[in-house]
Amino acid sequence: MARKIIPFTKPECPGIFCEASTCVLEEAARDGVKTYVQRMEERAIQPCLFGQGGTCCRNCSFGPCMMIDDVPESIGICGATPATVAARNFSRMVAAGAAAHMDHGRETALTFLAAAKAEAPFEIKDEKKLHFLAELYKVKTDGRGKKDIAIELGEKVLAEFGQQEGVLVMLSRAPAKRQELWKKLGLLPRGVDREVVEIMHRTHMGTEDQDYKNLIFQATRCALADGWGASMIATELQDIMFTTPVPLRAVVNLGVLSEDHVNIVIHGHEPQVPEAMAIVAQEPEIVAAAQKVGAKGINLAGVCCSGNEVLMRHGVPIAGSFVQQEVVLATGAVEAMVVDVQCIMQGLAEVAKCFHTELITTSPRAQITGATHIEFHPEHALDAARALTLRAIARFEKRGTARIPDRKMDVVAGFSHETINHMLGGTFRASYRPLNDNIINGRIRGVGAVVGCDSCRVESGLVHTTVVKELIANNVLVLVTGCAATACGREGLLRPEAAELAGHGLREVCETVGMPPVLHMGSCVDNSRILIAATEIVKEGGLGDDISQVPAAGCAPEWMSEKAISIGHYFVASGVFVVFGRTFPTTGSKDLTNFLFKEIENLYGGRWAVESDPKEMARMMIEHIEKKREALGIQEKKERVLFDMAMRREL
Ligand code: MSK
Repeated sequence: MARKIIPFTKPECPGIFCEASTCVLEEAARDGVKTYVQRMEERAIQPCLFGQGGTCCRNCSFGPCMMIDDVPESIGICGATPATVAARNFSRMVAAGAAAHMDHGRETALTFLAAAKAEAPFEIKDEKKLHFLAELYKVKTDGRGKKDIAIELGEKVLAEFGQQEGVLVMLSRAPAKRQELWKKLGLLPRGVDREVVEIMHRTHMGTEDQDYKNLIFQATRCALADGWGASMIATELQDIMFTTPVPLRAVVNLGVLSEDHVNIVIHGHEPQVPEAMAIVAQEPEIVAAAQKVGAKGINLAGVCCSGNEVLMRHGVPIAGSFVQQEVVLATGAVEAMVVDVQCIMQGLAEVAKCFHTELITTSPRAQITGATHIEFHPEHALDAARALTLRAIARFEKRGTARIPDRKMDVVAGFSHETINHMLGGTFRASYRPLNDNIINGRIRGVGAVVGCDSCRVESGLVHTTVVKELIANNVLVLVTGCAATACGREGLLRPEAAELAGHGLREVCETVGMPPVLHMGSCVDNSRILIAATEIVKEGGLGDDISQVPAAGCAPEWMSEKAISIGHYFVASGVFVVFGRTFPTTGSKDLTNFLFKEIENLYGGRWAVESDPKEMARMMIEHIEKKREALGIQEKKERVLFDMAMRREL
């Protein structure tokens, strides 16, 4: 059947960002494949201004009530003000974003428990971390085997999801001063799920909580239950089961797809399926099955954070970021895309139909019309992974002409906060001391976290990399996660050679240690690694006694998901200045925006901001970092000193 030709008009597609993607999209469009590019063109409308600014209330059937700030009669039929409505909507975004991480954390805890009971084919790989967490959760370890310890730990962690009173254990890892502040302000989360439920109740029509500041306090409790609760639980238990990442080399971008292998792309967030697939892809019987159909073997590649999880631990290449997910299929080279949860576009099903690709959903929580659903349960992880892989192999012979762009880039990934300890402190004296000393002496001005999604509403990838380049040129060490990390990887910023783009001081440190100036710290839930790294800096001493005093700032230049709002808010509540790109969901209310962008700093030590221009975003972060240096009395720039060997050893 002839395919409809859809013209490709590059200038009107702001989401076109990298040469490799442009080239695939152009050709695919000629063949009639519809992706987000055509959908954006066809819709040809801007987002609703009321919705974008947070002042559209559709929480009851009187509305939707759309409000304009400063117009006295512009309030809801129930009398709700723009500030209340925007705070409700913001809180619901936090609740939804946090819920995604919480459900991920719960699933991880269940898998961990199954693995501990030998009911799932995963092991306890990081015993050191198991013992560390056991101590934190007051699980006795003396004279007990790892199985016993892991079972009790898993049960205690799992209980926190339904806990009604008390405080989540992971929060005790924060600096003491921060914990005191949270306690004083009544912000300590009591349980994981409880905080989400309470937001949904408080924001329900007519519930008493109609004070925008009080709503934000509950949103804060919920966001903290995400970052210092569920996300941290997910990261740590995943590390125990699948190993704590250490730096390794890998490759990213569409060119990682192989012409002569069966390409299986894993996409989503939870690492259980990808881990099982990574094991199975090496099995001789599976390789033999692939060879039988004329392939050389199995090529596993990742998209989004499922990809980041196995990139960090196994060096599995990343084919693309969030915006690239349809482009990956549009290469025509993918036999199967196996998805789990979060950031999965429904449009994938339509793109897959244009090729021999099978789109396979694996989570009972996330099915897609038009996709094959093969439910994955950790108990049968390897059997399920084998079945998925064999389905992909069966498609190989049906592959038509593939358009795999010759574009891929080397990256170094796997910078857990433990790695930073060893990398800078050495094997025997693992410590954050060298990092703190380099911040104090000014070689490194501070730390910038650049995290989050990529967006088809901006020149995707370019925004991330512009911010990052500005930061490193100004001697700010950058930590990246999620799709921001993939964007930096495509641009070559995750290689030690990128130190050439850094300012003198940062470059000196990077070249001495052999590390990139931009450190890939993992997936979305791994933003919790950044919280711990910030805490380690505080605990090491010399840079204040709270995260809010550290010369550091964060940003999500291309954010798009509700998870990003939850992440941003737990950083703000931890004392960090956070800038979001392009748009912010409360700008329809001056009162609420003023509270989040200014007043909240007096309470939390951190605050929000929004800025579209990436250079200006970097400038705002650098200005904040310098302000923190000044407050610490370390603002003086040190003379540049040429290092001899003895000094390098000392460094
Ligand atoms: S995948 S949440 S688009 S970072 Fe974690 Fe990327 Fe954002 Fe999804």
